[in-house]
Amino acid sequence: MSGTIQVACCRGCGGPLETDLADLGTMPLANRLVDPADAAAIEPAYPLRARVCSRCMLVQLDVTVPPERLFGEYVYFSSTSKAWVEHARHFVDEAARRFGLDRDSLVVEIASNDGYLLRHVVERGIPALGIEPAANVAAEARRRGVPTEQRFFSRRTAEDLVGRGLKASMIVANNVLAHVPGLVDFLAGVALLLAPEGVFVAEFPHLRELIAGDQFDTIYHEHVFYLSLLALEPLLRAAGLSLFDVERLPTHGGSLRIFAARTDRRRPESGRLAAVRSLERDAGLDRLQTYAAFGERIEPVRRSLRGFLAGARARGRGVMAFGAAAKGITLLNYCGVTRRDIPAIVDETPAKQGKLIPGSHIPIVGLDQLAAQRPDFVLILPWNHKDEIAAKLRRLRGWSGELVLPVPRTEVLAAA
Ligand code: DWN
Ligand code: ZN
Repeated sequence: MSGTIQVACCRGCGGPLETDLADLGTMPLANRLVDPADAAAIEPAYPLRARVCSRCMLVQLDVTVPPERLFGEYVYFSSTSKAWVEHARHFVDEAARRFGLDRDSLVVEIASNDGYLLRHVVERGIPALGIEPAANVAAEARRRGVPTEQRFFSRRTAEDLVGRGLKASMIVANNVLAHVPGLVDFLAGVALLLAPEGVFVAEFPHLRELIAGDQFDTIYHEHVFYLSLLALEPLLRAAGLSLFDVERLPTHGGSLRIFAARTDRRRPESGRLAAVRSLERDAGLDRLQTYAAFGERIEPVRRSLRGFLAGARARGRGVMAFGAAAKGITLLNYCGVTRRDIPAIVDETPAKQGKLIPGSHIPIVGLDQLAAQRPDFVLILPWNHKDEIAAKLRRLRGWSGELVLPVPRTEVLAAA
């Protein structure tokens, strides 16, 4: 496949990739939405297979698509979720207090998206710099008053920034570590850009929750890695970074927020690190058979969704979906869901409306279509935002159907 890179050895330690966590076959790029005018064109599709390293347990796709093709223009705007913006504001307040961030500090966010987090740093009068590769999204951040450079982050980027006299008091990297094929080089750049007393804070979906919650729909080409502390810690150490704290978060299906410092300025470890390490051992993340067994947990999710849709159709009940999330598009395509099952997906992201999802070409429409089409059921594809979305839809005038979640099994939500 043009431009893709296939590896037979682990990107972290060079170990063998012999065990599948999941093989989802050949899939289109989840966020490569289709313009209706191009609907007849052949869509690029690539193998989507997550494998685990037999040596370091790092889970990774063995075929990756060039980041430029995934993130050159991007359709995911973090600020669409108010809850996510609030989550970011709360973090900035806490971090500013804990690490004494002030006018003499510099906060750098890598993959800063539309300024959803750095806007709160700027509001506190703390110098901020966003590094964001997607031109359209970076432009939105600048419109919000967030200084943003449109580029990918790497060791070279760090050398350039340090060469300009910049050193970061805090580097934030939320939901980006999983997206970077060159993770070892990326982390070396973090260590280089950090000021001596600087801290590196990163959030990522926790592999333990993916396995425990049958969250196979979070496996898509943007996510090169599926991270555990067990596999990530050696990569941090190799880059000259040492963990000193970790938080478990409910976001994106269950995430970790790690805190690291330069190893030459290491800080005492919090007890929370030992707790997460033992949590991962209890979940069997140090044993290959844990990963090998995950594949058989995918079919029940698929069967459950197809059964629900067939039942609704047999009873003449209409179904629409809400949230053209990358995970939702992966789920629908893998489960063979067509426009016959779901005639439209509602999404509030302007850049997504009017487009078709790749593969099944289900159209993405605005919120007004819920009251217009009055479906009996709305399937919430970004189940990770279920509370925010359920509250919003229950307040919606002109629609009073039932809400449905597809993962880990398709279930109709009880009325509020
Ligand atoms: O890692 C990633 C995560 C953090 O975000 C990226 N690879 C891309 C993205 O993944 P995703 O698309 O699965 O993320 P979400 O946040 O689950 O997507 C939510 C979708 O739902 C977006 O298209 C926005 C939409 N939405 C909406 O229209 N109204 C979401 C909410 C909460 C709403 O109220
Ligand atoms: Zn490895």
